[in-house]
Amino acid sequence: MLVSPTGVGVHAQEEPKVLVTMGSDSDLPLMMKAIDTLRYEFGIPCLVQINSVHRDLRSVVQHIERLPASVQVIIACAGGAAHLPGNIADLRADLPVIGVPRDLGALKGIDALLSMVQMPEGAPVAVMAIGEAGAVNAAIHAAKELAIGDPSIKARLLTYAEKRKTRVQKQNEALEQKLRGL
Ligand code: RP5
Repeated sequence: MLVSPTGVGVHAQEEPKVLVTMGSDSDLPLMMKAIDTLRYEFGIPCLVQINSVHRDLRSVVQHIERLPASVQVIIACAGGAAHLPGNIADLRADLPVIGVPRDLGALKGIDALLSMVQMPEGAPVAVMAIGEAGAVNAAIHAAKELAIGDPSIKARLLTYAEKRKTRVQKQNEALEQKLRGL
């Protein structure tokens, strides 16, 4: 499904630059943080797809081998023994893969983090933090990779950074009142 700043599915006009994929639709609430950061902060259209390497490996291979040529970066989320990003890194030697470990189950994402970060030599995955920070950072990292060849994304990254600075300034302005009230 295509998701862009202009809409979803048939209402999305642009070609996808990023694939946002995940092992299950239970990962979607977490990955909406990445999708919304891509489309609203940076104006980047993405293809959103569920790909399960332990439930339907054959269709993962088909999907990943037949991505639109416009896709330049892949963000892949999984929880548990998270093979998805590493398998995609092997299937697509030509595209960077960013992994988002989901905080899930008994090990709360440590399992997914280690599965992604300990990829053997030759199939690299750029692994983000576990959970929501990781999902947002995956979108920012993807934008930085695209910005190498796209000045408009570079400009939006700088605007995003300015918004973060403004937040600190506002917190400092509110500090005196807060301290007086303690
Ligand atoms: C992984 O298994 C998915 O990425 C998800 O994080 C986890 C659990 O999936 P469901 O059982 O919720 O479908 O493949």
